[in-house]
Amino acid sequence: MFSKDTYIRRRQELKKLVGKGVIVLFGNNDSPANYPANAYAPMRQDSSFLYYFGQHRDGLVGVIDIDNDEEWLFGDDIDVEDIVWMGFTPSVADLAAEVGVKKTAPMKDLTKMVNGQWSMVNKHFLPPYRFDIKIQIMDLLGIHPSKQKEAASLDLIKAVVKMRATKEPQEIEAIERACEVGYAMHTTAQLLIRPGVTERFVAGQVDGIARSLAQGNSFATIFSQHGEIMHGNPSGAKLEEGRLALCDAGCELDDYCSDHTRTMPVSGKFTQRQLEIYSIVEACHDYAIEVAKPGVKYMDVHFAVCRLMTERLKELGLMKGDTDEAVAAGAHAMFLPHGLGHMMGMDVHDMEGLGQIYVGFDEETRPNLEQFGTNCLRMGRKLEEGFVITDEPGIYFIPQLIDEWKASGHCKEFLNFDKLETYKDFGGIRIEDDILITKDGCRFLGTKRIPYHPKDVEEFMATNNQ
Ligand SMILES: [Mn+2]
Repeated sequence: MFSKDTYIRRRQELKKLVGKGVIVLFGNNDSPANYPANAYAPMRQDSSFLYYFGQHRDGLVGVIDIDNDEEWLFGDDIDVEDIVWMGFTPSVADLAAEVGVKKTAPMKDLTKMVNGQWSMVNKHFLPPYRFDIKIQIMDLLGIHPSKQKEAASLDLIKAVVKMRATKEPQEIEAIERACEVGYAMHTTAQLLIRPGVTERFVAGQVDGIARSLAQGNSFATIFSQHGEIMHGNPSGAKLEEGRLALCDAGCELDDYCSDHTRTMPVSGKFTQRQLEIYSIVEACHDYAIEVAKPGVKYMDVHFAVCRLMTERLKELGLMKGDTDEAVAAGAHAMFLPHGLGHMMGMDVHDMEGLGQIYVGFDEETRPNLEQFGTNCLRMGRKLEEGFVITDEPGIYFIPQLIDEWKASGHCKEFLNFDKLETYKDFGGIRIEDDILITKDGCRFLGTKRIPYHPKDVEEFMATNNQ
């Protein structure tokens, strides 16, 4: 939690940006796993609620009445029976005071006030993503869940995105701390990887670090020898000599995330074929860091990376034809079916729930929703100082995609299907780091680099004396 002044200042600015009406920010509630009292833990507060109201407790709603310049925190105080199980929890009034909010009331009063003094006023809310909040909005505002996304306030969405997109120095410091834990998570994986160990074991150790040194994972850890599966869950399979293992994992610390990916040879040494593909991903990763700076569109960086990748895949005989035409046709998406990166902050895909179009794009840069691969771009807009984004190119060999494109002849003028056939057992490679856009360029977040240059990876893995 930051200082009281931080939250006061943020709400002031939000009021200015939204202009008029009443802003209702719903905090999250406990989320039951298999029965109400057995909830997923730790509880995850809504990030926008946290950004403006700072409190982690469940069952809270923050209201900003712009027209009357009043700020409210609604919630029910817990009673002594709850305290028996959960320990002492400050009153709602005390929680409000900690973040500079003067007015509080029990939850039942929110309904009264929404139907009373705020009945004729425009009520701004963000698109909900949890079912209980959808029911809460339906009860409170009478909007059916199926209509809530379109009824959400565009003015509020835009204001929140504008504020949360540019990270304050104290937010950057928090992300740096999360990245330190990310370093511990990934280097642990690098030291544990060896033939015979299960995917689940390595992933479990990685998760244990996130839970020991931070608040937990920022998303479900991806750890798999099937790196070509974008979100591959760790299985009970044993790591095999000669294969690659991809680890995409991050933590949340002080409410901010880290998100890194590394791909390692199970045996500790890359094969020649693996090195050839790895070095392309490495070059793409490093290229992005070289050119990302304020004023540059991340979509342009993405396509420059796609062209570089295409050039290099042509050298290997996996692609062919004119590079620009190949990228324009989307042929590169055979290998890279996702975008170069996304915003990161309190959410690992920062603010994705508010709508990618508002977060990753602007008036000038619109998404292409038609083309396979390009339609997955999360971030295309012009970069600004203070943005935190990921740089995560990858090359994947997805057998079913190869089969489908081969059968339909899709992009056949740019792809060498005979050669692709021989890569169906390859897997996938991704290298991902979190970067901060600075005044005139960008820099890595986190003080220590998780090894990613092939020589560094091999040397680091060799320090594991098993
Ligand atoms: Mn990522």
